[in-house]
Parts: sequence; C-alpha cells; structure tokens
Amino acid sequence: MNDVSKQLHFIDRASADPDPGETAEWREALLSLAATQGPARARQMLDELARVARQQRIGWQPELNTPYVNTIAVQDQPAFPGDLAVEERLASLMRWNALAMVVRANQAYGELGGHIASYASAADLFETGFNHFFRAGRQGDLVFFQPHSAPGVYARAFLEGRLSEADLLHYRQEITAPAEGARGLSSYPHPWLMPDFWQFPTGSMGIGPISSIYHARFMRYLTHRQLQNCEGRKVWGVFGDGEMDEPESMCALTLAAREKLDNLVWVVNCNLQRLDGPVRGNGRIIDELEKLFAGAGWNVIKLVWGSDWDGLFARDTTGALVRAFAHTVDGQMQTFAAKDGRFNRDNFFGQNEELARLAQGMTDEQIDRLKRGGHDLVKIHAAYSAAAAHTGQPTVILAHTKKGYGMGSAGQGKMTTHSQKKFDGADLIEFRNRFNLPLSDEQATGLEFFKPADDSPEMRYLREHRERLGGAMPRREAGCDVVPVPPIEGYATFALKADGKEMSTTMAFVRMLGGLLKDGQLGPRIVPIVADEARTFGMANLFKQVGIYSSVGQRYAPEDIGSVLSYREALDGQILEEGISEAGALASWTAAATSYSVHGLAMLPFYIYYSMFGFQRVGDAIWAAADQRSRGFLLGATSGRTTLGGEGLQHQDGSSHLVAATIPNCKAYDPAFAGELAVIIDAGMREMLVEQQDVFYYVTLMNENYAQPDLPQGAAADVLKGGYHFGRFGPEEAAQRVTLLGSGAILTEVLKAATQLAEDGIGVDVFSITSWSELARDGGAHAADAHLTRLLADGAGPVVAATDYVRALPESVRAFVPSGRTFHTLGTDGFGRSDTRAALRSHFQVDAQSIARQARAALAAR
Ligand SMILES: Cc1ncc(C[n+]2csc(CCOP(=O)(O)OP(=O)(O)O)c2C)c(N)n1
Repeated sequence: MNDVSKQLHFIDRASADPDPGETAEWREALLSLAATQGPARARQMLDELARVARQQRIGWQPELNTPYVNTIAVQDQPAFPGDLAVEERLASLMRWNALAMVVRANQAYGELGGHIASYASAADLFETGFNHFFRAGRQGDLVFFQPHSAPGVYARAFLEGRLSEADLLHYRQEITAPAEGARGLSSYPHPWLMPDFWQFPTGSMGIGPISSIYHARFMRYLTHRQLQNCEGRKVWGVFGDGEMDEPESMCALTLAAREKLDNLVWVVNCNLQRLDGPVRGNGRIIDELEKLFAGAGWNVIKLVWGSDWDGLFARDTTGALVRAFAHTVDGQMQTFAAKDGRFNRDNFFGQNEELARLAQGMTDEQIDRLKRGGHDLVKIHAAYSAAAAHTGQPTVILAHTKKGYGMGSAGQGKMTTHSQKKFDGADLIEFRNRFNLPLSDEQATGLEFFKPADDSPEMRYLREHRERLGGAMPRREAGCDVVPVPPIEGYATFALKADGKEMSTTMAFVRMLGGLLKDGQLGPRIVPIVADEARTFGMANLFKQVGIYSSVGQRYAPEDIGSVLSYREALDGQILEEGISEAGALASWTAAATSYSVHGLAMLPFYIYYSMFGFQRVGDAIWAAADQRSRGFLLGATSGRTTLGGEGLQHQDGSSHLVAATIPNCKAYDPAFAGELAVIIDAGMREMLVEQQDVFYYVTLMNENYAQPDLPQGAAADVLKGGYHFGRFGPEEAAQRVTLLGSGAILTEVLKAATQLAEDGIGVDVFSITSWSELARDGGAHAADAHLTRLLADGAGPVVAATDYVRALPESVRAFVPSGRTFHTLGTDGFGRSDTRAALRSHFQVDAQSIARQARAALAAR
C-alpha cells in the first residue's frame, strides 16, 4: 500500500457507514425525485428536510464544500465560440515570449529577477479573458492582473504591436531603456511607471483584491448617483491563491456580497503554490476558499478539471475519482504536478483497482497531459460565461492550475519554481516541443522572440478579437473634464478672516466641506469618506445634508428621524460610510481618486480619519494609491501626539507626516490655523481638478479649539511653500534675538513661548510652518535659494523648531537653516500616553515652557 492509499484507507474507516443499505434507500429516493420531478423539487425537499432537522435540534449544518470537481456540468457548458487551435497556438506564443523575456533579461544581468512560473500557470486564464471577455476602454471593464504574470501581458502587447522587441529586451530596465531607444518595462503593474499602460497596481499582494471590490462598488455609486451609468461593465481580477492569505484580500468579501456586486468576478489562480512551497500542503486551498467565499455570500465556480477528465468521470461509475480527490491534499497534488505520467499512473491511479481501471488504455504521455481546469480554454470559457451572466452576487472562479505549467522537469510544480528564471538548452527544447512552437533548435536555445506574420491566422484572430472588445488592453487613459473650483471667498471667508474666533481646524474643515458640497458644479463630484468617525469629527450634519450612500436606500425609520442631524441613508447619498475598515475606506478613496482616469469623470474624495490609522495602518495602500496617480484629499484628524489627550498610545500620531514625506506625489501639510487650511484646500483642488496634476494632499487637522487669527495679507503663497512669517514679538531693537518655528498643534505653544520670551526683552520671530516636507523638498530642489533660507534671512540668533510630531520631521530642514545660526528641534519622540494636553506637552517638552527654555539655553550657549 502506498502513502496515498494508506491515507484513503484510514479516512474511509473513520467515516464508516453503519447501515449502507438504508443509506442507499434514501439516496435512491432523492435520485428518483430529481429524475422524475426535476432539481427544483429536489431542492425543495432538501430544504424541508433541513427545516425539520433544525426544528428537532439534530445539530446538522450543511457542508459548504462540494466535491472536488467542476461546478459546471459538461452538459451545461456552452459551445466554445472561438477557434480552439488558434487560441492554443496564441497562448503558446505568449508563454514563449514571456519566458524568453525573463530568461534573456537574467542572462544579461543576473540581478534583474523576474518570474516565469506564475504566468505559466495563469496564461490560459488571461488569454480566455483577452480573447472573449475583457472589454477595453472607459465604457469597458476594469481588469486586475496577477502581478507576477506581468511578462505575459507584455508578451501579448508585443504581438499586438504595442511593444517592440527592443522594449521586451528592456524588461526591468527602466532607467537604461530610453538611452537605448526603448521603453523599459516595469516589474509589475505600475501606472506611475507606465502611465499609458497599467491601470491598477497589484505588486503588493492583497491590495489588488480589496481595490477591485471597492472599484466595483464605486461604479455602483456612480450609477446610483446618476453621475455616470456603469451598468453592464465588469471588474475582473486574477489573483493568486497564496495572495488570498492577505487580510486585505479577505476583509471586504462580505461587503461585495452584501452590495450584490455582480459586476465583480475574481479568478483565483489555484496553482496550489506560493513562493516557498504549497499554499495548504496538508489541506486543499480550493476547498478552503470555496467555504470561505460561499459563506461570505459569493457565487463560487470551481474550475478544477479539464475536458480530458470528462471521459474519466463518465466512466467512473463508483465515484472512485471523487473519493480519491477528497483524500489528496495539495502537497500531494503538487507532487503529482511535478512528476511524469508514469509516476501519476503508479501513485494516483495506482491507489486502487477502480482508479487503475480508469487509466487503462491511456499512455503515460496522455496521463501526463491530463489538464487541470485552469489550463483548458473550453472549461475556462464556460466558467467565465457563467460568471459574467450571474446576477445578484459577485463570483469567484477557483481555477485549478499547475505552477510552472509546461516548464517540464525544469520547473513544473517544483518547490523552487516561483523564482526560477534559468533554462538550459535542453529545457528550452523541451518547452518548445511541449507547446509545438514554430522555432528551430537555434531559435529556441537562442531565446528568439517569435511574432507570426501580420496576415497569419493567429495575428488576424488576435486583432479581430480585441477589436470586438474595444481594442488593446490594459490601457490607461488620463484625459478628463476640468471641474471648476469655486472662489475661496465663497466657502472660506470665515477662515481667512477668522478674527480671533475660537474653533478647531477640524470644525473649519467641515464647514468648508459643507460649503463646497453646495457648489453646483464641484459639489456633486465630492466624495466624503469616513470610517465610522463622522461624529468624532463633527460631520453628523452632513448625514442629513447629502445623505449616506446605500444601494438599497433606507429600509428603516431611523431612531433620530425628527432631528436635524438624523441618520439618512439614500440611494443617491453622497457620503461613503465604510464602517470600521480603514483599508476599505482607503480603497474607496482610491477608486474615487482615480475616477478621472478609470471613468474619465473627475471626482474629488475627502477621506477623514484618525491620523494615526492612516499612513501607519494602511500606508502600503496609500503607496499603491500614489502609484495609481490618485487625486484627492486625505485628512488626518485628531492629529499630533499631544492634541488627543486622553486617547493614549495607540491613537496618538507622531509619525504620519514622516511617512507622507516619503511619497513623491503626496503634498503633506500640518496647518495650525483655519486660514492656512483654506489656502491649502483651495490650492489642492486647483492643482488636481483644474491643472490636472497627479498629486494628492495629506492635511492634518486638530480637535483643539483656539482663537483663529486672520491669515496675514500676502501669506498664501508662502503657506503653500511650507511656511510664512507669522509675526514679530518683543522689542524691535532687542540685544538678543531668536527665531521660533512651529507647526500644527504646537504653533499655539510657540506663540505662548514667544510672548514669554518677549516679556524678558528677547526679540522673537515666529514662523508658522505649514509643511516640513514641502520645505525640505523645496530646499532639495533649490539648494542655493531654499524658501526656508530666504524666510530666515531677516532674523538673527538661534532657531528653535517645535512640532507635535517626531523630531526627525523638523530635522529634515536643518540643511536650509542659514549658516551661522544654531538649529534646535523639539518633537514628540516615544510612545504616546493618556493625560491632559498640558501634561502631555510638558512631558514631551513641546509646551511653551520647554520651547522658551530651549530658546534661552540656545541663546546662553552662544
Ligand atoms: C504584500 C506582499 N508580500 C509579499 C510579497 C512577495 N511575494 C511575491 S509573489 C509571492 C507568492 C505569490 O503566491 P501566489 O499568490 O500563490 O501566486 P502565484 O505566483 O503562485 O501564482 C510573494 C510572497 C508581495 N509581492 N507582496
């Protein structure tokens, strides 16, 4: 008895049936009911039995798993609408060119890396989409490509004439390429690097899946708000089975089901392997995902076996195959993939006589070529058709494939296949033979790219099928309408001329937002987004004003129905209330922030959240949004380490600005006053909506109420550059002078310190620093003429900088402090904790006393 049959034996005994005869009678009854009265009646009977079982507390739960076979029965498969032979030849060419691209890049420069095995497993899944389903253009579909399969997408673009041979030769050489007259091809889908090509960045596992869900939901939002009709369009996502382990992949499955996103189709490429080894060596990932998705409310289509298996299943009258699959774990299945036909005959079909009989009459070669479902174009087409036609639920297709499919003894199913990129001559010849490629030995071993003649059946087929589907893809477009931005005076005069009125910058923001929402042209394009914190930030009034988006309207009378702030959900509601999911809210923000490109409709999202739960919590998603050239506002509220007194260590943010500073197209501001905030919002809107720059803004807001001064005349330009002269304190002719810089929450402490110092006869210049990162960038770009250097030119004495963030933030501008003046930084390094603002500021030494003390010490040290 071999290992597999030992396992089978053991499991069969464990589930032994005490009365097989009785079981058979029940089985027969059900079968005859289904045969005579149809499946609907059979389902009704099962429902009734389940109802009775529950009533009797029998403790039975339906098993969410179905047998390890295709969901779509052979008789339900539609006829294949294409030319199978041509499509297979095309797929083989894609495989070859993708492989040649990666191997050649690595032959030239071993350090470049690249992957072959992932695309080898996904090629047929992609090709079926390209030939029959993925519609291009802004009225078409959104397609998320598995990142490590990028070479296959380039290979197709090569045949389509979108990329040249020189381009393929510059795979992963984006810096060198232009000088050599080529375009470099990025490692993974990166819109930042290939802005006319890739739409959705997927290189970081998990971001693609969650993003695809929220893009699908955002299309519903656009439709329901009657901004753009997205009906009929789909979001397709091809993802890895290993990738499903990422929390982001999983966290919005129920949202997709709840929202009935039947415009969403996921294809999970279940090659059973990830990077190091099997995804679930001791289990079955397809079973696990089936349960998970079905439980979450998705339509699940298992695409497990190819057409060659149909005959075997038909002859298998005893159910031996299904039983054998039920006992074959993925680690074993991988071994079967890695071994040849002989091994599979002995070890799979050799498990028992029934199986052995099924394999009789098949050669070892035929056994070797038995396809898994995800490599069979006919089965894939059937699954995609069913998915595309399904209504009321999102669909996941669990496509069983082999990692490194066709890589033969060099890589198919090997533990190490993920990163394999070296092939020797014999391996290449074997690959050529395996896929019947029209290459001579020299061409194969020389890794020549192959492109059929323009008028060949393959090329004609490829072009015709893409033309039918709207042209080549992926293709990213950027043009969109200009949305006029209303004059700042209309919505922010209260902030620019605050006249000492007390308010927090959060309150000021909400008031501005309320005003902007009322603007006839811009208003409808605004997408306010919250993750269950609207009340925290004083935004409850917007519930009534613009409503919370709900795809089903409001099916209840809200408890607070009579109140002016009542909780109002509506089909055309404008606020996206994402619940406690910063990852979800950020994905929503990205969908809105890229609508200008994806849908040609510029939208302006404002996502407001606890600043600590932004760059720290979902920083990678923000990085991907930056890659995707998002345009919108992120608002980090309750910002700073000491403004949010009682909330303690996990909530107090002292670092988000440091991370924001690392994102090239993110402009980050930490304004202290409402007037500064108004100028920043106004400039951001113009930059994004009118000038159509690919930037986004991160602005921190505070909940501390204090007197808001008027914005000094002429300060606006400097506010945007990162800092302006706020005022001069103390005697004009003071013997001792000092300069204080402060940002955000701590500027009020700086001003108090300035008053104290002035009372001691010290002359003080105070600068409000609205953005340390913009100052540092400006300094880096104009070293000889940095804005900060110019600002400080008129002052004298030591410079003391204080912030509610870590000291590294003000340290980033040290190089631009005029020479001869000492520079001292105060910040909130360390863990936050709970206490009053005063106690916290004293503890972190960013209060007025500490700032004044530092200034005096600096003066004394001269
Ligand atoms: C967030 C993140 N973590 C880790 C990686 C590194 N990584 C790249 S591919 C890969 C394995 C992918 O396995 P799977 O999703 O099963 O896809 P396959 O290549 O097997 O088709 C890993 C761990 C990554 N790209 N992103």
